[in-house]
Amino acid sequence: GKVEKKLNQIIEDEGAVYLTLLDPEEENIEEIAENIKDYADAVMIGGSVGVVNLDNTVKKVKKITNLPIILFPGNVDGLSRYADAVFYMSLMNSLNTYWAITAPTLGSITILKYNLEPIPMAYLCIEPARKTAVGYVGEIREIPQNKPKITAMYCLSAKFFGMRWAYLEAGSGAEYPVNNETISMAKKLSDINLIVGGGIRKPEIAYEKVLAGADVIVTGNLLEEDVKAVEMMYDYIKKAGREKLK
Ligand code: 1GP
Repeated sequence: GKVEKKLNQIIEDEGAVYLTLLDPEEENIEEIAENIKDYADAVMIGGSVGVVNLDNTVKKVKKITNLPIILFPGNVDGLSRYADAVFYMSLMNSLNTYWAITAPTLGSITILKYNLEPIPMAYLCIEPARKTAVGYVGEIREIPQNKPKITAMYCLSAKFFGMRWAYLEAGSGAEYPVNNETISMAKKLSDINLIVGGGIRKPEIAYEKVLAGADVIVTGNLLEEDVKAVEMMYDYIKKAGREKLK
């Protein structure tokens, strides 16, 4: 797949990827797309609740940026034929098999017909995700942060299942992000491509996460601040990436 190849190439060349997550229902989508176009490697579009106007949102973002658009579906309605790729994700630590396997199965045929590139990913909801939208909607059995080995084992399991990416999610707007110990143990044990997001608000924090072993950093809420915040985030992530490559 083209998009996955591009992400891997950036990891190889620059040490880290920065993805920005847009809410499909965001009102000033054009302004946000304008702000991020020079400071993101790709755009993720999706979320746990609400996907009205997804096609329009994707088209608007496409018009403004040349960045690849990766869908981040919260359910089977989170798909648009106008995007480039989709994180084909299983919420592995949900109590409900719907989120782990039924939803992706029901979406698979649409993904094929829309000609979207599926990027296989384990979606792991880690403390404090229970207190965020994904925790409620995804009926999760939250993985505690003081048991990093559990997260690491899920990542290894994902790799053995043939998935190439694992997303350590603390939840959008989380009070605090996934800790460094969890990230580094997951990376060391599984060596899967690691995406880390949820509650990352400061560039210094993103920097630490990359050095701990994150290959990709995702921020969502930060976009509602100003363009400077996004630019700083991008710079720190790339700086950490370069250091990691040394
Ligand atoms: C949510 O990890 C992402 O899926 C982003 O979280 O909105 O807290 O940056 P934030």
